[in-house]
Amino acid sequence: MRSWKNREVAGGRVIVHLDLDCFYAQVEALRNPDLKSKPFGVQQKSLVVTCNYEARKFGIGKLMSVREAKEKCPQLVLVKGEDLTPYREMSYKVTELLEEFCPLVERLGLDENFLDITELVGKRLRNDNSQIRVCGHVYNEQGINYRDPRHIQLILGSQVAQEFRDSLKSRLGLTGCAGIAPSKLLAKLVSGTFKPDQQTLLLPEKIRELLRGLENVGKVPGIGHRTTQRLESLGIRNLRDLQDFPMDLLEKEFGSSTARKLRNLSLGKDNSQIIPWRPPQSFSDEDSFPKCSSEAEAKEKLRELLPNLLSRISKDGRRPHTLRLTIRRFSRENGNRRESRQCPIPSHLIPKFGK
Ligand code: DCP
Ligand code: MG
Repeated sequence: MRSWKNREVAGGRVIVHLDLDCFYAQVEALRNPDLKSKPFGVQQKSLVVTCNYEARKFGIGKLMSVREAKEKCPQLVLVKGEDLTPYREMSYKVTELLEEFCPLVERLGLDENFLDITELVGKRLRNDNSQIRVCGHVYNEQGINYRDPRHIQLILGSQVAQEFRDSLKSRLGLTGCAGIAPSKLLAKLVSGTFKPDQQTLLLPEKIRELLRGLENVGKVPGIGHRTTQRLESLGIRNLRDLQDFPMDLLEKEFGSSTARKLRNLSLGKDNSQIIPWRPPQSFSDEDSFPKCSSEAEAKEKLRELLPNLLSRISKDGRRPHTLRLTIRRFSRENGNRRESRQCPIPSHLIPKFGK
């Protein structure tokens, strides 16, 4: 731990990538704490989509067949995980909690979030003259230069990431891994270095090493399955190959814009911004009807509108709490007159929503 007096603020960004540990399994263990001490997996059809770390000790991996998993660990407990509702609900709680700290949160899938904490770190640099220390691991144990403002900025980022993880644990009972780095790409690549329930800070001097250590280009976020296949057909397997591959040949295969993007990814250059995610606050559907004047006709029209609305609510996963009905009456004298009524959705109906 060092006291820190140099208030110079470095120019780069501080990005955190947070990935929850064995996500579906953690949610299941919160619903049924008896599971916690046992090796267990979450089953969808004939696959174990994920399992707790107790089960991973037996060599069970994500997306393994139930048959193989049972062979590896006959006492494995299996929990049905086809209904995604509890996972979605927890996923939104996580994002909402993170948004309390920082507005720049981007969701990726159900259990990952990126945060741009540059501002937050900047404020601490300006206001807080307290001791600073790295929280968690530093990638490849790189030594810290306490006179380098960029190091200081990223170290403060590691403290903030630790606070996120502490809050997730104390308030939601969840553990996860974090990567702290200058870009989304690098934060995601470094976050799983130590698992579970740990975090890793990547300092600029080790970026090249991290990238060169990736054995497969397909591991890079932004390089999908088909691109990986095309790269492999050119003899490019890892990022070292991609960094060294002649640019003109890469352009010939992919066109200049994609080639440049690939080359930049291979060098760890990623300026992509956090795209904050906001769920819609309401779902609605409407239509106009030339003839609808009796209650029976109105009910019939509502029945026609509802399936689409319900399917969108179901996909969203959250449970709606209020129902509002608006009608517009056509009148030659007054034009369209709107009238609305709303009421809470009765609690016994709520479980029927949100899948
Ligand atoms: N998942 C799924 N099907 C896939 C991949 C994932 O159903 N093909 C689900 C199960 C996971 C969750 O998504 O719990 C998150 O995926 P991760 O890859 O982050 O895996 P975990 O969080 O389970 O494990 P880890 O601790 O390795 O992050
Ligand atoms: Mg995860």
